[in-house]
Parts: sequence; structure tokens; C-alpha cells
Amino acid sequence: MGIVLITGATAGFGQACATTYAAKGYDVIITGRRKERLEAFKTQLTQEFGVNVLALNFDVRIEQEVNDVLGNIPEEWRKIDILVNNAGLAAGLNTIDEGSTSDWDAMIDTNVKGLLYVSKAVIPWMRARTTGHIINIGSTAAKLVYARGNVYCATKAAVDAISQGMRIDLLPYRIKVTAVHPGAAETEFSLVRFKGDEDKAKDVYKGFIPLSAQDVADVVFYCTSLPPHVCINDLVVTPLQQANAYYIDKK
Ligand code: NDP
Ligand code: 8X3
Repeated sequence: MGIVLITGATAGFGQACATTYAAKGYDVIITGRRKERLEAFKTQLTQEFGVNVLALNFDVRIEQEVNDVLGNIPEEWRKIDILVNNAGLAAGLNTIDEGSTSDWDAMIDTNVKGLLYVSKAVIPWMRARTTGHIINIGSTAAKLVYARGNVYCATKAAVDAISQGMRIDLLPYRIKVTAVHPGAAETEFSLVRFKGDEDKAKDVYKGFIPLSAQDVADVVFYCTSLPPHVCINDLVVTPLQQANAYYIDKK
């Protein structure tokens, strides 16, 4: 079938994407910082679907780590057909005067710089084969800034812009670039944003049916299953009750 590399596959969208691609027979490269989860997930995918799985334990924020790990993967794993740049987070939900610089650094370093480091390592392999598909996970937060979303929204707007730039620059190599922008989805996202506060995290999804990680994985898979001459450039997917990043009709 092919090889797909998914960053941030220890939870949420990334985990659902890896499961979806493995179920379709793809060999998968899964990445994340939580080594135990990653190894357990590798075992699960291998046993359940009988595909080849490469688990890479690194932090996308650290350029040297990204390059050391990706630069040393076996030759046969370099034929990556699909890269899903998914690893990311929101840290905090504060006004700009009250936000913490360490939260800002975490978001900018992960959502923007990490995506760039991983892409820079993988693109030459796609370019050499004149084929490939990069999926960048943005957000509805890329399209509309919401109160207290400031820096998170900025990082996702950057993902939007970078995706447009990649699409232009990689066109000569016939590499597709798709930005997928999900709305509210119940994953570990809010638990991370609120630093482990489960009540606050659960509150986010009260009064409406959020997207599931599987909903997003299905959309990502769809984008990569179209004929070679067709490319979805930009796709926004929300729960039915969500109109945009700011407005959710909670009942
Ligand atoms: P989760 O918190 O459930 O999963 C995030 C994943 O990213 C984890 O596997 C985590 O792995 C990985 N990750 C985070 N930081 C790093 C890092 N520095 N290096 C490597 N991996 C990292 O969140 P979601 O699945 O919801 O989020 C996935 C993406 O989707 C993010 O980019 C998020 O911004 C975006 N998004 C989420 C929405 C939502 O409502 N849930 C909506 C729109 C977009 P580990 O901790 O093991 O490193
Ligand atoms: C995640 C969606 O609206 O909580 O990107 O920021 S939101």
C-alpha cells in the first residue's frame, strides 16, 4: 500500500490516523515523546493488522533530535508516501497580558517549528521520488481568532500559511499538500491545554457532540485516497453544532 509517517501518534488524531492507515494495509511510522505508549501502540498495530511499524521516539521541538532520528531510519522506510504533521498542542487559555511565555514557546516550537523540522527531513525523500502527500493538521483556530486563543490561533494560522507555501514550492515535484482544519474534537487536547484539569477539560465538550479522533482520521484518510491528479488543498471539518472556532451552539 505504502508508508505513512504520523507525528504525535501516542494519542488523539495521530493514534486514530495510524490505526486507520494500518487497517488499510499501510506500513506506519509512529512518533511521539511518550516511549512506553509508543512501544505499546506499535505492538498493538503489528499484532492487529500485521503491518510493519516503526516507532520513533523524539520531541519535534528539538531540531537535532528530529534530524538524528529521522536521518537514521533504514533506507526501506524512507519511501514515505504520506506525512501527517499532527503533533501539536494548545497550552493555556489566557488573555495576552496574562499568558505565560513558556506556554507560548511550547506552542510555537511544537506547532510551527516542529512541523517545519519534520517536513524538512522528509521532503527530500519525496522530492527524489517526485511523489508524496503532506497533510498538515491546522485548526478552525487558524481561520478565526477566539478570545484567549491568541498564540494558539497564531500558530495554526502559521500552519495555514506554511501549507499554502509548501503547496506552491513542492508543485514541481508533484507533492500534494493538504491542510486539514478540525473544529472541537474530544481527545487529550483540552486535558493538555488545562494542564491535567479533568473537570475543565470535560466542560469544553458539554452541550454538543464533538468530533471524535476517528472522525478526523477518516477525513485525513479520505484526502489521501483520491486519484493522483486530485488534491484537496484546504479542508475545514467541525461538529454539526460548531459554525467556526468561536461559535458553538451549545444546548
Ligand atoms: P492530543 O493531545 O490527544 O495528541 C497530541 C499528540 O501530539 C500526542 O501524540 C503527543 O504525543 C504529540 N505531541 C505533542 N507535543 C509533542 C512534541 N513536542 N513532540 C512530539 N510529539 C508531540 O491532541 P489532538 O490529537 O487533539 O491534537 C493533534 C493535533 O490536532 C494538534 O496539532 C492540535 O493542535 C490539532 N487540533 C486539535 C483539535 C481538537 O479539538 N482536539 C482541533 C483542531 C486541531 P507525546 O505527548 O507522546 O509527545
Ligand atoms: C483546537 C480547536 O477551537 O479548541 O484547535 O482551539 S479549538
